[in-house]
Amino acid sequence: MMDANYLPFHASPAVPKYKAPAGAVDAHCHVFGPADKFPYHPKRKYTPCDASKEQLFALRDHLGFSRNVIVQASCHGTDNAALLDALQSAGELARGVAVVDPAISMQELEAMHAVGVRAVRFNFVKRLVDSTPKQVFINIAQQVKQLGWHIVVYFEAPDLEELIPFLEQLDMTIVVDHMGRPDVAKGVDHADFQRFIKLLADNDNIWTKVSCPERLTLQAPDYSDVEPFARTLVEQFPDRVLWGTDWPHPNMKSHAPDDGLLVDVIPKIAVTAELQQKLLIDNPMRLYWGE
Ligand code: 0GY
Repeated sequence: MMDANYLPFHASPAVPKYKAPAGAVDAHCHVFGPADKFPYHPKRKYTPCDASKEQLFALRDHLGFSRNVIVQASCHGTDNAALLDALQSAGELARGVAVVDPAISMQELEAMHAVGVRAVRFNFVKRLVDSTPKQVFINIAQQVKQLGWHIVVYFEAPDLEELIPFLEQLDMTIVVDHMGRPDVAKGVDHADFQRFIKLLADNDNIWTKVSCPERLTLQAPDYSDVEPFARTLVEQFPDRVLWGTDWPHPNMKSHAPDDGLLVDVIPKIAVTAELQQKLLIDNPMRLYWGE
């Protein structure tokens, strides 16, 4: 059963005013359960509201998007069954990011590749996962590199400094979730966000998702305080940014975001048609579909 304080996703999101270009990719979203078919992991830190593949695909169509990148979330641990099932149903319309056990075999990884997994996620957010030794992640990275996969990392801004040597040691494409979770009260010019910008400036293999204004804002549901962070990244690194809804928005406390309003943030952070084309189509298609 869903946690007592868990906020279910928005039941009837608006039709966005912003019309995404044909072929747009939602590059960060999840499927949760349904628990009777795909039980949550025994060591999970939260129990979400079920959010099925059918609901995800209906939202994709409602928002005027074409494709999804589905990311394994911590509530399913290293059991990727719900993710793989969704990828199988979606065919060419979805790709996946898995979370794997260090003991996984090449054969299992190849089977995941066949249904569309193209990356593994390393989660450093302490409220979501127990800590994993860096060497374990390095070994997994070396294994998935053989398949041409990349790494997705999730951490919060105060943890970046300590993580830089680890990140710079992985000589493969790395995608940082949610802009490295800046504290937006500090502003774009603060040393913390400037450290993140420098990481991308110094390492052209590091990308980021300009996602999650709903988690980062201090004035929900007005996301304007987050826009300068995302716009800065889109303009400085136009070929290394991705965008995603983060549906079904696990662990939101302030509000259940309206996904239609999240789509309407896109033209404020990618202010030209050219930047939108890169953010929503060219970049995710290159990274996840090899085009
Ligand atoms: C997100 C954010 C969160 C959760 C997870 O793996 C997860 O459980 O990523 C969060 O709580 O911030 O990207 O879905």
